[in-house]
Amino acid sequence: MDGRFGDISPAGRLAEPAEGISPEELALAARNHGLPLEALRYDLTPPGLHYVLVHYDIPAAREDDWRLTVGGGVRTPLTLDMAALRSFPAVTQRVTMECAGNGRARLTPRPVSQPWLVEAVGTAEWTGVPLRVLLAEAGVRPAAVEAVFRGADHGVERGVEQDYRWSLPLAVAAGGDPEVLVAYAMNGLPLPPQHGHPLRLVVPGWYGMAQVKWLREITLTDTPFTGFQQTVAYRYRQRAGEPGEPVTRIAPRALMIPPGFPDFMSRTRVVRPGPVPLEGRAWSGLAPVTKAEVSTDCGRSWRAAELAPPDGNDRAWRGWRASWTAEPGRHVLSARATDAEGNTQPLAQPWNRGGFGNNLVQRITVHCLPDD
Ligand SMILES: Nc1nc2c(c(=O)[nH]1)N[C@H]1C(S)=C(S)[C@@H](COP(=O)(O)O)O[C@H]1N2
Ligand SMILES: [Mo]
Repeated sequence: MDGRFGDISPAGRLAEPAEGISPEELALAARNHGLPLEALRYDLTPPGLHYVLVHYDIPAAREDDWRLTVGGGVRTPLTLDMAALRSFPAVTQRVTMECAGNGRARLTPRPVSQPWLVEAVGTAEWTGVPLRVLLAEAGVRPAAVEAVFRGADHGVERGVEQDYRWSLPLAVAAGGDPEVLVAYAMNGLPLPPQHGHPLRLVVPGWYGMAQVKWLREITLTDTPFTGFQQTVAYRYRQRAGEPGEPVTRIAPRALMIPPGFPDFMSRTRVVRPGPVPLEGRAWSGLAPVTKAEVSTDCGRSWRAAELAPPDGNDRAWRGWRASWTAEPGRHVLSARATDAEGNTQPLAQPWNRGGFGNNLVQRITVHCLPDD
């Protein structure tokens, strides 16, 4: 970090105990929007409803003159235009993406940053070239250990001026199961500007920060990348200054479509007494989801929801449903997911300084009207 940016680029901090959301957090929240929870009803999120997160600005980017380079530790450096990328056999994958900061604003104390509640998620069908194929084309040299991805967007963060960059270990980048994609289409159409037009990385099962948008450079390196996002920003830390653990794959989460209808201002749900269908989605980037459960008593008791069959791909959410008979009064509804490795969601907040991976169970307050 250097002093050239004065005090315009603040260090990470925690909100004071009684501190509300600041104008800076509001500005981020107004740019970076979440999935309206009723849109959990769609198997594939319509692109305008998929969550969006952009650290800096959406860069000016046009298909016509876009070039992707593959260089560094390779035998044959590549420069590919969009036509060249489209000439490789295309692969389409359904992938649930979630921001690592999802749940941050529900933490106490609250890390000051993009204040997501639970809605930083979406599922799309991404089409592109498997990264594995491009790496084979370039011929990765044996000494390479990581692939570093650079986006076209530029900014300053905690005093560090940078292009947005992220790296993957070579085993993940070239692994092929599931495919890491260099994607040019979302739900069958060219990528929208906010989702990386014309080219982005899609890393199934990983939190959003790995899915580099406006992708223009891939560099193979012989040592692990030590860029800002990797070594400073996205770490699980209890204390400032400690190295912490890297943020990688998506922890399990289930979300419920809020039942009934909302109050405009409080967003409290209103239902009538009697049967109320409950439904939602469940996902995990660690292992396939094997169980979704619901609670209608503040998380004291849980029962299994019925899971929809997987669509042949472990990296996309699964639908679930359950039934509930609402009685007049106030209720708190929750859902939780468990995966094949036994990972599940906590009832107490998993706190860390960056506010990453907070998969604390969702709580929906419901007001059931009196009997007519
Ligand atoms: N180039 C670039 N790629 C990026 C980002 C960014 O700011 N710049 N944000 C990352 C983060 S933190 C997330 S959560 C996802 C969000 O992807 P989406 O907006 O398509 O949902 O993009 C990732 N890729
Ligand atoms: Mo993110």
